[in-house]
Amino acid sequence: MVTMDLSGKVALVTGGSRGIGRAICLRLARAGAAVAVNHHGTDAEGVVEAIEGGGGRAVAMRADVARKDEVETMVRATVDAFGGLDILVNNAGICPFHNFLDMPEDLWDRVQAVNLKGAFLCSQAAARVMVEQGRGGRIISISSISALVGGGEQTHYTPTKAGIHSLMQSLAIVLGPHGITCNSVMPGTIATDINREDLAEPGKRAYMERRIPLGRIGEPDDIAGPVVFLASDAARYVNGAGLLVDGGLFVNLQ
Ligand code: NAD
Ligand code: RM4
Repeated sequence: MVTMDLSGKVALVTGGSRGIGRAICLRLARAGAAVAVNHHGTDAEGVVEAIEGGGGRAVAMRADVARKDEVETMVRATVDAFGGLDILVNNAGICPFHNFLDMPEDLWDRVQAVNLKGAFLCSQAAARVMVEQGRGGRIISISSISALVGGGEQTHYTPTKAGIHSLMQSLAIVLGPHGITCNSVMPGTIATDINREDLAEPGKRAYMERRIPLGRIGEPDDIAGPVVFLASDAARYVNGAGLLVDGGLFVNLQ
């Protein structure tokens, strides 16, 4: 029987302390997974408590995803805490809106390091564990509608989101033979801390709401369901795909 039950599975979610990552942690836990909640700069105690309060299992994992040593320690600690690793969600990401002509090189470098190199480091460390375990696995990366369209103040960011999707396509080939599926989820505009200031610009929120056929900006939980689906047995033959979750924004061109 096809099921979205994740009982007995272990998940690691990067940037799980708030926003989309937090919603993913809560939904994975509700589906039965034990969840390692990665955090950096903010703490994850609220998410861990919410999961444990609902009868689930969770542990906080501090690490900067751009640091190989910290990522490897985090993956080892997840395996030590829960006895394995079945699902990796590459969610951590930054988007410090900036114009192009005076984009500082170090800002470009940091966005690449967190968003794209972070997904590479976490995927490699997690895949090594999954291959060794020999029971398959799931790697799900939070790409973006920005993999498909540009953004005037996101010239450092959109290439990382296209790159993350491309990384999942290549990993689908490398890891498929091990029963590990690799896919990306491409959110449209979801109201979180990452775009709080951008959406507060005069007229911006109303403009986006008019552009989205479903009539509203997304909320973090709108992304969590598709991630649980991709993590589950129901998606066992989905590999190398990009799932756009944008309320219809992308197709609304005319
Ligand atoms: P957010 O700012 O609320 O969350 C980002 C998370 O990443 C935070 O938990 C933060 O602590 C974590 N993080 C940042 N740098 C990190 C690092 N070096 N190591 C570990 N964790 C780090 O924003 P969000 O909207 O929830 O973003 C989550 C993901 O969704 C990002 O990858 C973002 O690009 C993507 N996304 C967001 C939207 C949107 O409209 N909000 C749309 C498409 C894609
Ligand atoms: C997303 C997408 C959203 C934007 C965030 C910051 O990938 O571009 O529209 O608000 O990034």
